[in-house]
Amino acid sequence: MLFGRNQKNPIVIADKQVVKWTYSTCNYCSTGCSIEIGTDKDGQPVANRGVGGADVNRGKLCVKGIFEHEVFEAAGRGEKPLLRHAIHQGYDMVNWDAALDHMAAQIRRIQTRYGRDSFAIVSTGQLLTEEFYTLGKLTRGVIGTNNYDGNTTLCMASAVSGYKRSFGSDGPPGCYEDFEHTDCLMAWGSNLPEQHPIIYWRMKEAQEKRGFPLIVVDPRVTMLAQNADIHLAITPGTDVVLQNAMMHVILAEGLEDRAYIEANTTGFEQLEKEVQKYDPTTAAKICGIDEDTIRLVARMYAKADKAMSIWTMGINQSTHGSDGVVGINNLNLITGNIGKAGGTSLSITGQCNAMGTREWSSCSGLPGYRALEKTEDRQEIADFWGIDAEFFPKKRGLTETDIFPAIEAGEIKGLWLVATNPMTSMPNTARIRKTLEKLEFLVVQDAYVDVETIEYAHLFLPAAIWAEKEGVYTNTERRVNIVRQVKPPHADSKSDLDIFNELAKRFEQGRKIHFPEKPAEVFAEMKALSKGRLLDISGMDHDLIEEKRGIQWPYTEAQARNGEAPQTAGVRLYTEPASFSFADGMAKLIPLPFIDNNEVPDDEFPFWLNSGRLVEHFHTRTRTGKIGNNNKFSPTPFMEMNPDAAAELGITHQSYVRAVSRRGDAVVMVMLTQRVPKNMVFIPFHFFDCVNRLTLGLLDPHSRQPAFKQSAVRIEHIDQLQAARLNKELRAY
Ligand SMILES: Nc1nc2c(c(=O)[nH]1)N[C@H]1C(S)=C(S)[C@@H](COP(=O)(O)OP(=O)(O)OC[C@H]3O[C@@H](n4cnc5c(=O)[nH]c(N)nc54)[C@H](O)[C@@H]3O)O[C@H]1N2
Ligand SMILES: Nc1nc2c(c(=O)[nH]1)N[C@H]1C(S)=C(S)[C@@H](COP(=O)(O)OP(=O)(O)OC[C@H]3O[C@@H](n4cnc5c(=O)[nH]c(N)nc54)[C@H](O)[C@@H]3O)O[C@H]1N2
Ligand code: SF4
Ligand SMILES: [Mo]
Repeated sequence: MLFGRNQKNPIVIADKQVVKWTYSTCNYCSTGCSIEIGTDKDGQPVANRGVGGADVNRGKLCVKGIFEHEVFEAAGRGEKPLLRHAIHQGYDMVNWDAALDHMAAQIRRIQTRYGRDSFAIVSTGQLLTEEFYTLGKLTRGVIGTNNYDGNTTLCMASAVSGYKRSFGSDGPPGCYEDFEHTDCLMAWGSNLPEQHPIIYWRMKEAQEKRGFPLIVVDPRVTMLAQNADIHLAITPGTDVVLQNAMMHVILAEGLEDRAYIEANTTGFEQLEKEVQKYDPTTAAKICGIDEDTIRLVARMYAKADKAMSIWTMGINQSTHGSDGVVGINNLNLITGNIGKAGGTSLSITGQCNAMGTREWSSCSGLPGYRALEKTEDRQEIADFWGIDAEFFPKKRGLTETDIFPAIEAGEIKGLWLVATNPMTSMPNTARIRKTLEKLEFLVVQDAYVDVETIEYAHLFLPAAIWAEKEGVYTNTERRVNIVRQVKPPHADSKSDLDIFNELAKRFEQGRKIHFPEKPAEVFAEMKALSKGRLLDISGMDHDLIEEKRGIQWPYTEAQARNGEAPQTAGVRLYTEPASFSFADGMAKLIPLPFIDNNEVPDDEFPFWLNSGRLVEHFHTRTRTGKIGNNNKFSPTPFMEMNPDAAAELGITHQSYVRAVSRRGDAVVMVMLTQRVPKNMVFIPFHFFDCVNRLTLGLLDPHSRQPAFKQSAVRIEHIDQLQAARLNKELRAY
């Protein structure tokens, strides 16, 4: 006999008829959750579940991971290579040989006619590390263009640049286990509950046990800010001023860790001189945080036994992105909070394998954090691949954000995009369209054929996705975790690894270099190249990685040989004194003068335009836009607006408006919410022909990352019926 709710509304969980569970790692964000994919008797993926024994997620998944098995058969998968000789014509289906022969011929034609660097390559943070390494080998060792970069310039470039400036190398020093030890957590421009839900859960669980204070710096009242002890609604783009003012208070009140500074850093005097200019009274006027709160937060951070900072795009995507990262590092260095359990400066990464591309893709240098600028690094890799070191350029070429202007200027004539969709994700869409139109040859290599950038492509290569292939990702805390193959590539698509290998064979130098076909063999090359380096993975292999549910680097061959089992959590960098990557082992304290160079609101464009993400969607929605249980939460482009600002303009909830910037306009539905202040609107960037029609994207001078978070707009009324029709057309793209 059933009673109450049970009787009225029994919950029935559909039996998905799973006959096998295969271990894998989530393909969306950089949290790096271990996930099992359930396949039915026909081998079709029908379910996902979190892996209980995995330290990262301990059985949990977020709303994207739970429905991820639907990506394989989602609408719009690429099935066959497509070729056309001019844009705005129809495509012909071709076989792989014809597609790759044509591609190799076009690359050779363009390079012969206009020079080696006139063909550019832009990849992603979403391939497997073995694929990144192979693409790097193909680009640096065979095709030989120096104009090679990834979408990570839109994402992690400022973190990379800041880590290199402060510590001498990229590589986040902390890990998730730090939440269990910290006495004070500061989150800068990071909306953890929506963008890294499982890291948030780890943080929240640790906080509930030990009650450390959480300070959130974000101009918007995000879900994380709502959970904060102190929320600092900062004036956009001024985090460096707050950091300098906090250091001013710390030094003025003698709260710094002198012993740590002396034993581990250089540059203290210059830093001290600069921060003297940022007394809280002056700083408050620029960054919008009142002076008492600045003092309070500075004291809390410095007096905590162990204090840590995390940050994401609110810092990186600014004209002061790299400086903001250095500022966080400065704060942590002067308070002795690096390499300590609970005392760290931890960049929360973006894409599932943004770390893998930083480590192994050779985008900004050579594999294994090696630099093109160093003779011994060039020689080592040239010897390993069996080529002449003179083939390598002696310094890094253009970043993605400089490659596009070089196309505009006619210096670059051909472009190969691998797993990135700049038509939707780059700032100033109108300019991107004009730029892409100028290319003599554009290749789009993507898992989905409806990716918007295909509009300007000459060749489309259909790629296998996620667990249609095998290999590793590195997550935010340097954990290398494995994706196992559950099914063959969809239709006639190929894994990116196979595409790179097949293309290499079509070049003379590519036939001379060994390109292993199996992911485990590629991994063995990476292991060999990692020996003795900061990112040493020489003790790992694919099977051990699965057995341990991911292993944090470094884990060395010597450790494995000595029978030292890999730690499954809590591995940190720079734990020894003076162990930083500069020659003298010291970290650098760097003064950060603040120059206000953003586009700021004025009479004509009175609102700050902020942009970012939603929990249910991933980036340009090639995946989550087609998964019903994700898309249903926000199928329509919308804009958060403060009710008081809306009332002044006579704008009502859920009406359509036109947002206008100096670049263009976008039609969005208004969501009235106190999440944004009166002088700001927020538009998620997931929708095509939407917020990036408006953004300016000024570049950070060090990292060349665009300031996606700071532009100025005005809001206009429009005809509601016309807008609804336009919106329907857009949604049906
Ligand atoms: N659901 C979901 N998760 C994702 C992704 C996704 O698309 N969807 N993408 C992944 C990727 S690649 C990335 S890079 C991460 C991004 O993760 P986050 O950076 O956490 O996400 P965003 O929404 O881009 O931006 C975070 C916050 O920065 C704030 N901000 C804006 N301007 C400023 C400022 O001047 N100062 C400060 N302090 N804050 C500011 C914004 O108000 C916003 O709340 O998420 C990853 N996880
Ligand atoms: N206004 C604004 N713009 C932004 C941001 C913002 O906060 N605001 N954030 C920026 C950031 S941080 C990022 S990371 C970028 C992201 O920008 P993009 O890289 O353009 O975004 P994605 O939609 O992730 O594009 C990845 C593409 O790879 C495809 N793909 C997935 N898996 C595979 C595979 O295994 N092989 C191949 N070949 N293709 C595959 C997907 O279908 C998709 O088309 O956007 C940036 N743009
Ligand atoms: S938190 Fe990130 S890695 Fe984990 S399930 Fe969600 S999207 Fe995947
Ligand atoms: Mo990102």
